[in-house]
Amino acid sequence: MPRITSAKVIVTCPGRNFVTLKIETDEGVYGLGDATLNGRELAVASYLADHVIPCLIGRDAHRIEDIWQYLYKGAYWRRGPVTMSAIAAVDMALWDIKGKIAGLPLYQLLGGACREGAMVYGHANGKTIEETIENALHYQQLGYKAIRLQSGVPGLASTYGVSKDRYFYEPADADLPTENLWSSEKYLRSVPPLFEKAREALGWDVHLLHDIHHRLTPIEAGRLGKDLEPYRPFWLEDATPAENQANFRLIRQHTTSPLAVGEVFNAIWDCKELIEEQLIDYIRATVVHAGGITHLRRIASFADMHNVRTGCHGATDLSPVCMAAALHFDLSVPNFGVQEYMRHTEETDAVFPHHYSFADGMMHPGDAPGLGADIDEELAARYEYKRAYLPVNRLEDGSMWHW
Ligand code: CS2
Ligand code: MG
Repeated sequence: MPRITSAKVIVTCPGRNFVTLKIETDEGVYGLGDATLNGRELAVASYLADHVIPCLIGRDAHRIEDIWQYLYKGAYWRRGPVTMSAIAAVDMALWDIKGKIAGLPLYQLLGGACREGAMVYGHANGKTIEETIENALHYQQLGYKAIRLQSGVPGLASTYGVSKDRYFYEPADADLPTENLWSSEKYLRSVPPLFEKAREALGWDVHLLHDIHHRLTPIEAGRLGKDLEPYRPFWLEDATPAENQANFRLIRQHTTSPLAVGEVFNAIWDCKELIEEQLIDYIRATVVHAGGITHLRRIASFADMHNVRTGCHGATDLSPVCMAAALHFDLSVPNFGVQEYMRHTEETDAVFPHHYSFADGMMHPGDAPGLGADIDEELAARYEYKRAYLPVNRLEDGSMWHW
């Protein structure tokens, strides 16, 4: 059996910071895991290097579940984004090793393909409704079957999801947090016309998504959901902060617009009531932030019992290693919904060569053994870590709000 002989954490910044775990074995096979936590990258790098790696050396790399349980139960201080991203990186790397030794792409080890490809959604955005729709038409021409719409809000200098260069969205934009201003009232007025005009321009054969990004109260989210029902949104994401899972009961009472939540979740406990009470329609938890393939499969199986489908987060701050792992997961789960796909820059793709590909609105992980993603360590070393924070949000009266 393949013994773990060493492991290292590679921090690189090809335009944005990524943290990657590389586990080596005595059979000369290595595995990779994404451990990137946007804005808190070094916390996970240290958790791995200083606290996890010493416990891995000498272990049987095939014992994925046992190592997962060891790192989860053995931590004492359970859960949280740092701990679960570290566990996720180990889990991804061990699945990568198992696939490479078996000579099989990961999805074949997870039960084989349930579908030919994973439907992905692109990110149309713009400062105005017109700009956003023009961008959405471009995504439609590229073959996307699902498109997220994020538009500027009249009266606000900035808002979530509207990027400077339209195609590569990177919210971690400064050495100290940028302060944004927010008004839910101005925002609530701006979304229905966006969807009305989008349906006029794009028609009904394309799924339209929107990310509220945690910024409404439950009753405001209920109102927006109701306002958008005539335009059939595929989902409204992060309608309200989900620490209090009961918030979603209130939204559910007022609208049939489908709800998605979970990109910030790191364990099944974060979404237990949301799923078993069917308060949501899609669970957004990811391989990198929710404990890896092993834990995400548990969440997906639990969700399947309650008519909830998967909709993994896939922003640029999840590395191509995570994207590859997500696509193997997407291909193999029965209750797949959609996969977010925010393309990485060419710089990032050069550091992380991979086998996944896009065609006709869908993505496939490829058939290389394991994850089918790698890291060019020499190139990675040329990009020094550069501290970068996600912005913060304040209401117009100056009080802190959700970003
Ligand atoms: C967003 C992300 O892609 C999404 O749905 O919520 O862009 C999120 O803001 C970033 O991943 C945070 O790092
Ligand atoms: Mg989101």
